[in-house]
This record gives sequence, C-alpha cells and structure tokens, in this order.
Amino acid sequence: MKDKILITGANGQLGSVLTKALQNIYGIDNVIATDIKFNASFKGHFEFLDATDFKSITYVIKEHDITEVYHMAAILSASGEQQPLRTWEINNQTFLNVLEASRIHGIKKVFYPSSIAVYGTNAPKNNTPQDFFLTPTTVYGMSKAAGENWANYYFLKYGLDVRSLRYPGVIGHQTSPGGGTTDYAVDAYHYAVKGETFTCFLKETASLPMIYMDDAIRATIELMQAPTNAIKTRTSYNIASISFNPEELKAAISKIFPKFKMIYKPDFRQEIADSWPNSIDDTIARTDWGWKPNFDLEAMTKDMIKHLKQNYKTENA
Ligand code: AKB
Repeated sequence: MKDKILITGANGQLGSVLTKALQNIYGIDNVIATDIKFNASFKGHFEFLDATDFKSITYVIKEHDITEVYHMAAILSASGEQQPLRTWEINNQTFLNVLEASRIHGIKKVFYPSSIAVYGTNAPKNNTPQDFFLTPTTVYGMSKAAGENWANYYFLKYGLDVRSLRYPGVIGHQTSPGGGTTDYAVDAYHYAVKGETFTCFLKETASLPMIYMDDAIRATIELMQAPTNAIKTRTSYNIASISFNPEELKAAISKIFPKFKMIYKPDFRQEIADSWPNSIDDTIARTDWGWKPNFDLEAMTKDMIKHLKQNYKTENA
C-alpha cells in the first residue's frame, strides 16, 4: 500500500515546515494537511480537522487511506499557563484520539512531538539525562509527559509504532512562533533584521536548549525513517543541538548587526524557563538512530538573518 500521511496542526510553527518536507518526500497528493485554521498561502491538500473530535479523525483516516500520522497540534508552554484546563484537553484528548484511531485503523507509524518541558526543577540543569524522572511544573510539560507515557503504552499493549522526540526550543525563519517560552529567540532575530530594539521577556542568563528548524525537521524524518528495531525508546528521545542564553544570542546577532539592542523585562515566562534544563543529553538518540545536529549558534544566526532579510524584502516589494 502507498504511504499516505496525515498531519494535524499543519499550520503551526513546526507543522507547516514539516508538511512541506513530507510533501517533498511522499508527493503533494499523499500528504493530507489538517488544522482548525486555514492558511491562505498553503499549497497542497488541506482539510479542516478538530482533533478533539474522535469521529472527525477517524473519518479523515478512512477517507484517505492514511498509513502514517504526525500529530503536531498542541498548545505551547506560555499560552498553556493562561488556560491550563483547555491546554490539558487539547494536548491530551487529541493525542488519545489519534492513538485510538490509529490502533483501530491499522496505522503503520505515529509521530508525537514532546518537549524539554517534561523536566521539572528537580532535574539536573546541565546535560539532563533522558531517563531522569519527570516532574514538570507547567500544564504543557505535564501534558507532554503524559503523552509520552501513552505513546509507550500503545506500543507495549497494541504494538502501535509510535515514535517521539523531545524538541528543544525550535528556531526558524519560515513561520511565526506561537505561545512558547523559547520563542523570544525567534522574535529577537526579527527585531534585529527590522533594526528595532528587542525587549526580551527572559533574563540575560536564562540558558535553554534550542534547535534550528532544519535540524528539527531532519531529526523528525530520520527518526520516522529509522528501522523499527533501532527505536528502543518508546516514550521520547532527547535531541540536543545548541544551548544559549539571551545575552549569548545578542552577541551572535551583534556580529552581523553591531547596533542591535536587547533590553530585559522578564515576566511570568522566566519562571517557566527556570523550571527547564539549560542543556540536555541526547546520547541515546545518537546511539540508536544516528542523530547529529548540523547547526551551531553562529551558523543558525547567519542562516536566519539571510532568510529573514529576503522575507522582509519580498513583503515590502
Ligand atoms: C515552548 O517554549 O513552549 C516550546 C517548547 C520548548 O516545547 N518551544
């Protein structure tokens, strides 16, 4: 049977870039992109799908003979703290619906995005081990930790091939960030390119694990294409790439824009950042399926700025 891909949250920060990457691999007609909102610039097959509704997911899976599901729909950390109960419902009910519909309809593989937010303040701050116990303090982190265990449960109980990554903060030029704590870094690049002063909602020393979009997408595809027997973690894999704080980001941007100014006004998001690791250990992903990042802070900064300059030029043309 031909591979047919369903992606939920296809208009999100990661979802929209992942959709294009999957279209390139499987063909534009073999990727069914879904979301609760439509993006006018989207090219390909799009359907409205509210993933909290089990019947709707089942319908789309059956209608299109779906073989793999990438479940990218979620509310992120900072937005999640504004609406904890809704975040729990959206993040958990949608994933349970995906798992159950996938089990019933014989889906071959499911991808589940987890996050560094699964760790809590008790975890070692540096090089946090993948298997350290999880006591997250945000509802987003709680929902992701629960989701990881559901993924493992469906694998152990039903043999459903669910694979998952704990993403660091994802930085990309393709899409605007939406409600995360690590999103300050994406914004900082936009302000730098526009020649404006950036007010950072984290303090200068708030070091967090981050990853460039290109590496995040490649990691997702490599994990999903790895042979089944290579996948030994069925909760979620740590993937590490770059760790930096706002002051280090400012220094990297200043090499290209020497006049760039960043001022600091930490808000409630600082508390979220304080509960997360500074850096995480990804030895298990490197060993099991060969994960290796390509971009460091300098390479990412050059690439981000190059693309954002082009984007703003096209917008203003
Ligand atoms: C967020 O900041 O909420 C996300 C994440 C680290 O999962 N980018």
